[in-house]
Amino acid sequence: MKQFLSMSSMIVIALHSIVYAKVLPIPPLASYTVQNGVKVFDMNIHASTTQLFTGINTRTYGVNRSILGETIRIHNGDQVKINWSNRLSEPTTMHGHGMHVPAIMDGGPKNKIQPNTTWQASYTVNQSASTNWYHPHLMGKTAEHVYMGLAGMIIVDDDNSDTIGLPKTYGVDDIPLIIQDKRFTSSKQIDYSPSRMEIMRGYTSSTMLVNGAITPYVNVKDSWIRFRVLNASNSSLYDLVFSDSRSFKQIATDGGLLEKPVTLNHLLLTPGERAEILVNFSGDLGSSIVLKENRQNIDMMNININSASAGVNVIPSKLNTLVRYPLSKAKRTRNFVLNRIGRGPNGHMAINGKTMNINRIDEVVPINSVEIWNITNSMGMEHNFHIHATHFQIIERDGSSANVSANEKGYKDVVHVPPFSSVKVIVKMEDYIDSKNGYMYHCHFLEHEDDGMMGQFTVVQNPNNPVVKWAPIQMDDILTFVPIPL
Ligand SMILES: [Cu+2]
Repeated sequence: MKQFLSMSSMIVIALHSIVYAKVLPIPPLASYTVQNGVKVFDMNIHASTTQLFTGINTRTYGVNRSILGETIRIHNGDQVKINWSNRLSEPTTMHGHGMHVPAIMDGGPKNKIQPNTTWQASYTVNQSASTNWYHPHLMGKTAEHVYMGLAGMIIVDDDNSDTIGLPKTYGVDDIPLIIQDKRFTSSKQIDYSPSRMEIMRGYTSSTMLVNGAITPYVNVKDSWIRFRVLNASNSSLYDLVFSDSRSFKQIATDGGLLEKPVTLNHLLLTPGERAEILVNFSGDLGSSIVLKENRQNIDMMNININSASAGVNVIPSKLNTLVRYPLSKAKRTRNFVLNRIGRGPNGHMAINGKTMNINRIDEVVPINSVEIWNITNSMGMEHNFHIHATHFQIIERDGSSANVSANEKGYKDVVHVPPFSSVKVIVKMEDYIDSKNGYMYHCHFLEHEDDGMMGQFTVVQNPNNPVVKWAPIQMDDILTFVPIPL
């Protein structure tokens, strides 16, 4: 009996032990040239293959690499020109998610890049240090293109983040974690084939990838390590924990550093959201800790603390100064109800009873006007809400500021809106008047977005507040909008 027990327990151990055979890929920093003071990046969007499973070539999409994309790292105040060249056999777009840029440089559904052409996004970086990302935004195709691998990080630095004493050696103690899940066919090809029910309920999988690798490992120093975490999934909520339930510090939300670190022992991210966290591995030399997804109890990545070289051992207690707008400053409230129109197979995801129409401007927002955007999820399923071009602050959940947790009191561009709940955010559009070209707001569950849960707004001159910090788009920028054949 004793022998039987030990054998069966061995089998159980064997079934549950994951082989962490692949080192965590770190997307390289994209190289650039400086031309007349402008940093010029060449980003090639193309189809390729990646060995996600040993010995099997899986067809994937990537940007300057076979899956995901190189990381664009830029500084507040930089003038940049990003050449997005489409070498796919179909149109796509490339949106800078979290980037505060003019509408025609936003890479939204209208900035279509035809095959074998280049679209240039040129702008002056005009925002605080933050972890942002790029991904396609073509109507009806966003979900598939992201699922095939089109996603990469845009890291913005500023004078504060340069000097504040946070870990910042990219790939060493400042590590990007782009988290996704994917389904595969029996021949291990990416399977994107959602049913109508999965478009509603979410196209999810228990096979998770970190930086385009399944169950990788990463070697780190026995010091504070910064992870820049991005939920780049189509429609999964990830609740991240460490296998020893250790606490860690969240230091940044979507739009930049929090005022001070917030202690957590789990981190919930909905699609499109980012968080920067600091984890203290000092005293852990020689041990391994697993990063897990708690909702599905999936082991995602093994962290080996195996190097004693000097790292950051003291972290700052003050990170940033945030400008806050009190409710009393708000000039108006806009209501956005996330709902569905039509019934059964003819139904579609909608906002305020309307599905996305690229030729319709849904909201006209005066510049420099403080507004409350009140978002209500009228459905019994998960949604979130993303606003382009701006960083907002969450002021109430279900009618109370007490329901807003400490780690979401920073600048945000995606907010989780759980089933049958409401969220009030405070919004101020500060730059880039353009009455013709719109920005998007939408649910960032990509199946919902592609199905129509999206709308469009413009930023216009404010008759009550005519002072504009930023001049309307320069002629130079408009000229570069013309697609260029490769
Ligand atoms: Cu949704």
